Formats: sequence, structure tokens, C-alpha cells
Amino acid sequence: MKTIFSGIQPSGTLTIGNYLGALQQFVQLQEEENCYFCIVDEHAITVPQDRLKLRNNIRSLAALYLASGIDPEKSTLFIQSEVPAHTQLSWMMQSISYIGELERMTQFKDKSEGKEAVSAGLLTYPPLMAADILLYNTDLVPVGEDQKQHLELTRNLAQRFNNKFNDIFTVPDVSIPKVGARIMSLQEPTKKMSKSDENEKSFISMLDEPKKIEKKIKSAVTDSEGIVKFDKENKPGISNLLTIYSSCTGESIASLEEKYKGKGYGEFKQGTADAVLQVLTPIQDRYQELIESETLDEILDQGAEKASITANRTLAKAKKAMGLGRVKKKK
Ligand code: ATP
Ligand code: LTN
Repeated sequence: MKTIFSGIQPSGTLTIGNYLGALQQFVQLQEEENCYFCIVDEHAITVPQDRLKLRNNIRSLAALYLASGIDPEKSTLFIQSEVPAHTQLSWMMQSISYIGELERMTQFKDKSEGKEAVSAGLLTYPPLMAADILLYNTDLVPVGEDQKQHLELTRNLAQRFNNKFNDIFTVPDVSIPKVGARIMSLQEPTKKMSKSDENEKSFISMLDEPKKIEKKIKSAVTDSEGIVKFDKENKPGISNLLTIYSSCTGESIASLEEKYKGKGYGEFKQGTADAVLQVLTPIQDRYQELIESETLDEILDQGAEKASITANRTLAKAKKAMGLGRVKKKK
């Protein structure tokens, strides 16, 4: 059995991109593997957050994980800041990271570009992510394509630590879905769909009302050719909708192209909206049942407790390898 770890930031309501790129894989993986899924609130504060909104987003994300099919009997679901080992190991990971390699991260460049004040945390975000993963002896990390570079760095840091100190960490592999790994913005289809985008029309939130979802898809930017065909370079908007449609229904892109041959974009967009709603409606119903429930708190309490056991064990080994603290004498 493999160990799986992944995290999502409570930086807004999840989008269909988060679902298709990440959550959908998580739900499948938990059937066979030992899974840890984390609400990475300490990553979210690397950019300014409103405290009440952050609180709500954390709870909402927990409910969305469960509503999407994460089963607490099979997976460990927990909040990063409730397991202190994450920030503790992260400090150790920062100490073996080079500023140069952190500055080369695309996510850092994108999020710091044009900003007057950039937090140090935004730069040292990847060593915290490495700590998340390495604490659980993770074999596989399911993520969307945008996280590939961070995973490469995690592998480097694990190897660097193992070579320098002691062979403590498992070097993890990355798992990226074949279709849906990079859902694009509905308004600028050459840009990644992101839950913290200022333009609300650019993303489909998993909790948007059906009417709103239809409206957003209908106003998605396409082209004037009128042919439903996958061509990322020349038809990024239509290609993105085809990807969304295909990932929601499981139908191949080729068969969708065939289905909409000779039909207009209006009909195709309606089909895409129906496909999205078919996936999201049952999730939204389950979400409403969960969001106020006490069960949610119990699940998160148990998750943090369970995660802490493994995390503290790895942390103790890493501290010992680095020479931190004391070796306690046996009485
Ligand atoms: P933010 O906008 O706050 O940076 P985000 O929407 O990019 O957040 P994260 O919480 O950073 O999302 O990512 C959670 C998971 O969803 C990651 O595995 C990430 O790769 C995946 N993901 C995020 N956006 C997309 C997307 N547009 N398409 C596919 N997968 C995505
Ligand atoms: N960096 C990721 C979120 C994240 C994560 C992780 C993903 C934090 N820790 C550990 C996988 C494993 C992001 O921005 N999407």
C-alpha cells in the first residue's frame, strides 16, 4: 500500500479546476492507498487573508473534501496548523534550501510580480510544502500541473537532507491527471483558473448556483470559427471547455468533437454546463448537510490526532539527524 499526501489552500472557495485537477484523483486513490489530505492554512497566509474569511474557508474546504467523496474511514483529513510538526520541519527544510532555487519558482514569480510588499513566507512556501509531504513518508503526491515544479524541489530537498544527514525521507513521486491537470480561466483561457482570481467570471466555484454556472460558461471566451475542435494553440477557450466537459463525464475529447460536429457553440456550451452541473449538484447537496454539523469537527479532531502521531515520529528522526536538541538519557 502506498502513502499519498496532498494539500489544498483555504484561500477561497474551490473551483472546478481544483476538483478536476486534484480532488477527483484523491477520491479514487483512497480506495487502494493510505491517504492524508490536508487543509494547508499556513500556506494560505503567505498572502494577506481576512481572518474571518480564512476561518470560514477552512471549514468550507473541510466540508467540500467530504462532500466530494473523501471518506474519513479511509483517509486522514486534517488542518495543517493543528499539527505543529509541519512548521517545525519546515524551518529545518528552509535551512537547507537556497534562496536562488526558491526565487526560481514560477508560483513565487507570479504571485510576487508587481507587488510592493511580498512576504518572506511567499518565498519560503515550498520548504513548508516539502515538510508537509516528507513528514508522512509519502510515496505519491496527486496535484495539478502547476505544482510539478514544487514537487521537483521537494524531491531535491529530500535527497539533499538524506545525503547530508541521514537517510530519513522517502523521495516522493508526483501524480498528475491525464486530462484536467490544468483547467484554464474562462475569461483568459491562456491563464490557469484560480480560486483567488479577482475576476469572478473567470472561474466556476464548486458552490456557485446552477444558474450562475450556466451564465459563466455561456460567457466564456471562445473564438469566431464556430467549430468544436481541440486545438490548444489556436482555440484555447473551446479546448478548455472540451477538457472540462470530458473530465466531468469521462467521454473522450474525440467523441465530444464528433458529437458536436456541425453544431454551434451555444449548444456545446449548454452541454458543458449540464456536464458540470451533473458533477457539482450532488456535491453541493452533501455540502449543505455537512457544513454546520458537529461530525465535521469530530472528523478534523481525529484527523489531526492521527496525523500528529506519524508526523511527530518523522520530526524526531529529522531533529536527531540534524543534531538539534539533546539526546535524552534513558533512566
Ligand atoms: P490560489 O489561487 O489561492 O493560488 P489555487 O486555486 O491555484 O489557489 P491550490 O489550493 O493552490 O489552488 O491548489 C489545490 C490543488 O488544485 C493543487 O493540486 C493544484 O495543482 C490544483 N489546481 C489548482 N488550480 C488548478 C487548475 N486550474 N487546474 C487543475 N488543477 C488545479
Ligand atoms: N502548494 C500547493 C498546496 C500544497 C500542497 C502541499 C500540495 C501545500 N502543501 C503538499 C500537495 C502536497 C498549491 O499551491 N496548490
